[in-house]
Amino acid sequence: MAQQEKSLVLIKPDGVNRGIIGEILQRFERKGLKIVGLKMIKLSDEVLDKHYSHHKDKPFFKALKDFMKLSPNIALVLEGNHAVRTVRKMAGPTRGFEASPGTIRGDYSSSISHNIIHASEDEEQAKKEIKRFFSKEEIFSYNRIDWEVIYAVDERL
Ligand code: 3AN
Repeated sequence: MAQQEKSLVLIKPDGVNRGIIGEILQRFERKGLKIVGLKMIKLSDEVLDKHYSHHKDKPFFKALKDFMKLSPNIALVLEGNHAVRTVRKMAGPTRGFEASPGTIRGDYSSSISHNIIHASEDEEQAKKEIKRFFSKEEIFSYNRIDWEVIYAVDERL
């Protein structure tokens, strides 16, 4: 049975400054994921403290926050069957230099912290993160006209 999910992605300041916002969006669109939320956003200390709370005692925490504040980020919500897992796989592992070619980090990053995108880790995190970055009114519900060819009959809800 198909499982429709939403995932939260941030295109970080390295992705924004390197002029690859369009390329990243295109990868997700080509995969068949539906963009249901999209905006440019400046991240505050308050939001970053929450978003990276699992790293708050790490030596790189301040540098990570400074990097995330270097420029606006692009925040997006992607929807599709198994979207959380799919987007994580497309992102690749944290360390760009270890990420496989074909993944976003594997193709665009050679760094640990400057790794182009954030992608929700699991469904529970995705729900929290979507609420952190988007209001209800900023998430859209619509039919993509190619839905019927992206998914088989039994995969459509
Ligand atoms: P991921 O984004 O792959 O889920 P997390 O949640 O462990 O990885 O880390 C969040 C972010 O913190 C990473 N995307 C990366 O930018 C940064 N980060 C993680 N580990 C390190 C590290 N050892 N040194 C510097 N930055 C790091």
